[in-house]
Amino acid sequence: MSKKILITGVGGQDGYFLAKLLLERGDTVHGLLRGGSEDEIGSLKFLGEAELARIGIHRGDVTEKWFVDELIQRELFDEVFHLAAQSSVARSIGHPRETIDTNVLGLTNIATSIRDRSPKTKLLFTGSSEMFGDLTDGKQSESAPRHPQSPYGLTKDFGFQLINAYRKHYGLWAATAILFNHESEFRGEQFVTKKIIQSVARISAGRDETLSLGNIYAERDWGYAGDYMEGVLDVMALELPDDFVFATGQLHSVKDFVNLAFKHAGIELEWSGEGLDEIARDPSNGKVVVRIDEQFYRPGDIKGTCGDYSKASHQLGWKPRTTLEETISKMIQHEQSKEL
Ligand code: F7E
Repeated sequence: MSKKILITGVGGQDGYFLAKLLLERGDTVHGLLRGGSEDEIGSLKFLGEAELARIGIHRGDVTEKWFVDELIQRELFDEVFHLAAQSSVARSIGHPRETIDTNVLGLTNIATSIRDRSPKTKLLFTGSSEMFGDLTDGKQSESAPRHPQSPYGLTKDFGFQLINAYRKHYGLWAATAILFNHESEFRGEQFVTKKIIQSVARISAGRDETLSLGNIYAERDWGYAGDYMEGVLDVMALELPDDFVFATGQLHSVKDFVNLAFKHAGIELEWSGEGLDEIARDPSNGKVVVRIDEQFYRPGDIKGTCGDYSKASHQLGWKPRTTLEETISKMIQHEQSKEL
């Protein structure tokens, strides 16, 4: 049966994939976008015209309780996917207040409106591996110790706990999908993978450019956003709410990602130097194409995160399908099509 769905933060990378999957399933999709003019629709611009026309766009801010109350009460959605967030860890360090407003108040408003005005609505919150902080012992499953290190991570830990409390105390169908890093061609430019890919596309198109990065020895578990949104749909389909980790279980450093991305463009980097003086050259012309810049280092950066998705695998039959090389290939192709 067709469902009436709301995706908050529908203009982001994940909103694109989720909206596409739900439309394919024949659901009635509503999307919430923050303010902006009518033509500001973020990643939704990559949907086909016919698909886009099927999404009911609402404009408003999740931090405004009256707005959220009115929307939830009027539309009585079957399901709400709460994606809206200030999602940059780096930005959260400089702008903690903005991050807390959007992420903490936003989720609280949505969950409370559902509790008070539409309690049959299912609520899925997209959590983050940032709530775990650094890897301590083995891979991080749903029950791993949580030691968030950034304001962003703290807000995601808050969200995880709020969802649990509303589920337990008010009987809401509320679940958290704990997402490890997930990338795609629609990734925002503030994230390291997109920054690297954009630079690789420009350098391989013959532009004179050096990619400046911070800590290239930070390690992440990078998956493909499209795969993770399929998992998120599987969680929402459950009769009883529960929390699930979505990850690949593979750890790569930023430097590995840089090497793979340049290799995909036919450039086998040659590295030399150490610390802030480390550089990488394109051996075909001797040009420095990667250097280190202190301004991109973060206080409290997480050294490494790596997820254990065995619960999702056993209970949902989910597993990541796209390899990191395939993700890189999709991202580079998308960038190159823009370069033409
Ligand atoms: O950084 C290092 C940086 O900004 C990855 C979000 O989706 O995943 C994401 O958060 C790593 C960090 O993502 C640069 O220090 C080096 O160690 O791409 P990122 P993130 O902070 O891991 C989690 C799970 C989320 O939930 C978040 O919403 O790369 N790094 N040099 C750099 N990072 C950036 N952005 N820029 C650099 O120049």
